[in-house]
Amino acid sequence: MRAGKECMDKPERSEQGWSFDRGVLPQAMDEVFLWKIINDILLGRDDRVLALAHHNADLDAVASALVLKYAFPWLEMGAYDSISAPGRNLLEHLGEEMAIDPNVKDYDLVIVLDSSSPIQVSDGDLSGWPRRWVIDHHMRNENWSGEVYVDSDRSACVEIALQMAMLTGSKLTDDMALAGIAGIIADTGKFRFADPTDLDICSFLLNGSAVSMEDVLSVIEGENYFDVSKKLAQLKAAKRVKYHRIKDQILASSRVSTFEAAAARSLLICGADVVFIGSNRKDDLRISARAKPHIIGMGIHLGEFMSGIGVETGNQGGGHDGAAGLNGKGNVDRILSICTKRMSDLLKEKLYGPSR
Ligand SMILES: [Mn+2]
Repeated sequence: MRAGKECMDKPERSEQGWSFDRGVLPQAMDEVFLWKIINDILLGRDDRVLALAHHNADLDAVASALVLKYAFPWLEMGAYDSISAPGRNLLEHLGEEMAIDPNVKDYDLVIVLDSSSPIQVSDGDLSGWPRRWVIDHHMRNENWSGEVYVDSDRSACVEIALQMAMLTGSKLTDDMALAGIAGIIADTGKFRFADPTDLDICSFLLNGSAVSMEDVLSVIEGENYFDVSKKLAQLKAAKRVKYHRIKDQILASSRVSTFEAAAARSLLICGADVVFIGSNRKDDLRISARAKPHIIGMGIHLGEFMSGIGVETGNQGGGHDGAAGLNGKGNVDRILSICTKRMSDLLKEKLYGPSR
């Protein structure tokens, strides 16, 4: 034990909950703004309040909804279109349910989570929606109208949800700690891209709860070996891959019908440096883009890049520097080839200098 540092006794079990007062979470970017949202939720105690996660709700989106629900128990959880397999695992482990495609118009207040554009939580038409707040940690953009709480310094949206719980002095339970760490692990690529603050937050959650990293990882990874559709998606992505070499860098694209993110990861592991994976469901189109850290080091920001592709193709794109996406309509192969062409030009410029 380090001298001079107050050490918390790790509780045997902490279902009773423990207070945020016992630890430190980094201060919220804008407490006044967060209080506006909190007050609205508190005033809605007798109303129907919906915490809405994006389509194919990932661990961070599900975790954000869970933490808000634990802090404000009258809040209901929903996801647009679908919930990812890891997201479903987390919900099942915690015995919680999240409605798929809830009718937003039935609610008095909607808190949109982890979504950088309306098309991630709707068909794009927000008319008839009730009052809403958007809480997000992706790159700030103009996709949402009105006031939006975006803290792009936070690696996971659940970190903002935890800050909201902290501000209200809510009790922190083991379930909340587990959800929080799961969301952070997922959005930092299993800590590969974590910053010291993410680790501080996880350390705080581990210290004050009876949750272990093994508990969290087994919930997140438990299904991997038996998820045949994910394994097939990864193999199909490899089978259908198209790739280009630009100097010593490899740019790859492929198509799957589901598990775009897993497929993209597997192509990065195979050797690609930048990957675009497209998928089509009914009329909807989705592109997942991933890049290795040295690509980001060249000054390429995939979120900005995909946002540009969105503008060019009349869709909505955005995201992080190394992980981004695009949602909308159109021909997948056409949009994949636009992504590949634009990225290829960008890489040439970075590797050979601007063309004259
Ligand atoms: Mn997120």
